[in-house]
Amino acid sequence: MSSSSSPVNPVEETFYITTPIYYVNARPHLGHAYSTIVCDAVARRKRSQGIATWFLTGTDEHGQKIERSAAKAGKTPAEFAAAISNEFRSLWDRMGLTYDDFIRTTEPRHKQGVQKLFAVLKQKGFIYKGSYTGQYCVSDETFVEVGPGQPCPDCGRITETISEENYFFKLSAFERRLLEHYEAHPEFIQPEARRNEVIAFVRGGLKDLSVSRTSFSWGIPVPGDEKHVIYVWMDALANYMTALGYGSDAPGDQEQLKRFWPANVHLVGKEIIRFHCVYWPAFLMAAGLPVPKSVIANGWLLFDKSKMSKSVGNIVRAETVLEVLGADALRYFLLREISFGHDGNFTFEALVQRYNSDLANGYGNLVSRVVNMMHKYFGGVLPAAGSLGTAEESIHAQAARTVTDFHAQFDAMDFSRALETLWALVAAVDGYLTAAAPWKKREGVSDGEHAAAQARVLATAAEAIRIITALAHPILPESAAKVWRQLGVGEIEQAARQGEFKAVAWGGLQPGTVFEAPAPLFPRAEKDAVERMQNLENDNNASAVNAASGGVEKSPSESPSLSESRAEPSGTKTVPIKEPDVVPAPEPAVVVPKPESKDAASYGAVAAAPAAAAETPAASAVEGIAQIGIEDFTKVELRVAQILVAERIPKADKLLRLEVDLGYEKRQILAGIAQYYEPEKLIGRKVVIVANLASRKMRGLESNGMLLAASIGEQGAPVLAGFLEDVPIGARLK
Ligand code: ME8
Repeated sequence: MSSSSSPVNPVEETFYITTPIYYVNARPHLGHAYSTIVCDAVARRKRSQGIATWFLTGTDEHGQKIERSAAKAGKTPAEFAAAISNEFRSLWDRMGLTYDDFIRTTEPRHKQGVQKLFAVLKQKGFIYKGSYTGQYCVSDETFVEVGPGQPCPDCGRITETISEENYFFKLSAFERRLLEHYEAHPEFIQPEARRNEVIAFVRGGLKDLSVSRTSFSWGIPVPGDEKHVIYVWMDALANYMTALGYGSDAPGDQEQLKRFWPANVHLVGKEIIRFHCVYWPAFLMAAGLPVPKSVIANGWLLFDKSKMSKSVGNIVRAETVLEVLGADALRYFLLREISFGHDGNFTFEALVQRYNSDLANGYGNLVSRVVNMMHKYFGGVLPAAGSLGTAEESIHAQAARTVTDFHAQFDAMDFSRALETLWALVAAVDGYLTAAAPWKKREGVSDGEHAAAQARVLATAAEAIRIITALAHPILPESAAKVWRQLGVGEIEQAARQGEFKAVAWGGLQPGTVFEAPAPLFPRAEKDAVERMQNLENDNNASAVNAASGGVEKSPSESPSLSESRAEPSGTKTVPIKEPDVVPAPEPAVVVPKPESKDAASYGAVAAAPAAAAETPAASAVEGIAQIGIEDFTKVELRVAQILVAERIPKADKLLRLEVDLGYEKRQILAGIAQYYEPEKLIGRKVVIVANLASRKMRGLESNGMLLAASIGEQGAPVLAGFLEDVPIGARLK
């Protein structure tokens, strides 16, 4: 509702909410869906309150990781980015998400805005050219504060000494202003834990930030100095303004920017809070632009106890849930089950249980009972409730309290409590209906009295359902639309758009309203629902592995880890802010039994066939070794790698630290072969590695893969696998 022309209320109330823009180096999963669903629910609710709302999402398409992923898939970065971006967008459409704009950072409108921001910052004296020499972690693409030759404090890989001529942003000049801003606007960073984390980071001191790179070209060129590309985070963060027309001269675009900037909410995952609460406001302050009103962090969706992420390789796709239970079930589950701001577990079992208890047996069943009885006893035409008794008064009172509490809880982003409150009303109405039993004629009651009781009970229950549905609409849009039609009050989207839910109050259903025929809302999920979803995921994983060599789907090892996922070419102090709360402890992809005689740690990351198996020609016949199908084998990515660096690790007499070259990337592997191989002799040797084994930490160092070796004799001495012919590095073993 625009009130800009109204003299009474000249200031239009607007609301602008954004999701992070998602990287296009892997397909969308439930983690991305979660943040986007939260924004969608909030946007729907704001619109239904008559507030002019703008909801932005999109994809983050530049940077070295994407350039590399594209090269690996044999595509140009532009083709590669377009394909994945399209997947995100199609999925959001399939889920019925009501974004108003979808920005891609490869669009000209974005490029021109980012270049303008860079130019403004430079012109105002906040960007200068300088050179920097420091320890660079190639894997994380970040400078870190360690001495030469020391490992990266985040990932444990050895750093390199690098000198680069770069453009720098005077981040150090904003330390005080940022702290003052956090102080004056406690709502700027939410929740509290994230706020404390950011404040501590800034108090620790800010150094100037390198905002250009010359070592790759897939990015937005620095205006006037095109051999540099603009730092990917500066590029990405600017999307929130370029999407509104920042950088454009078109008059309409300026209106949009004026109308919606600053954003009310940047909703982000907690691992990227620093970029949004330190760098982004500093860029904006420097450019003389208003900063967003709040940055709100969602916690992580965990699966198998680790953050659901492409690098851990434990993702679940939204499509799987959509196919079996539908979009509303997913929305309800994520908002009800996870206490917003905290990490929360996703399991298929919990999803099905919630679906059955709250949706199929709860709300769905209540609606079906009432609509059916309305048809049975009143020909589908709502009667007047007549005089009310204490039971009805009690439902009225609870409904009124529910409206107030739900509003407050939803607006505080406490979706779980808001839904708990609302479902308490569902249960109360259900109980009321059961106690009143309008289908039962009591003894000694006349037909007229019975009909009046039926009218009172059904009209009360139907009105309560209307209230529940109006409130639930932002979370269950599809089902709420069906219920609205069944109640005979038309299209809920229209009602919402017209701001009808600004004040939800008792008495919206008018006697005489004609109900539509009952229609199923949430068919009960059968016992096999969990299995069906698991099978869909397994099938998808198997086909993803097959596609990994040529397609866009990525095996876990090809995907950047949390800390790898964003280049941070800065001279700043790095904080391991992207480290999960929950340390992933994934099982190795290949389950190779270890020899009984060896303690597990002594092997480190060497896959050794068991002694018995190695010495027995028909290894598969050895008892206890399960047969596997080809689909299991194809899940394992075996590749030829060349050892570049091999060295002992202080105080770890069994482990060697290796750096291996796979052709398309270099990585660190820790191998338990120190007692059998001299490190110097390994350099240059070609070995076979399990390339898609989830990374794990040993002795504080990360190991990304596993060497294949035969295990010989009682001690299980490892003998590294190799080839008689010369084989190119990176070649896959099939
Ligand atoms: O970080 N649980 O993109 P990204 C909850 N391009 N939320 C999750 C999640 C999980 N397991 N996994 C992903 C980037 N998310 C940058 C952002 S913004 C200017 C640039 C959600 O593809 C969550 O919102 O790695 C997280 O911050 C985002 O996806 C990361 O997406």
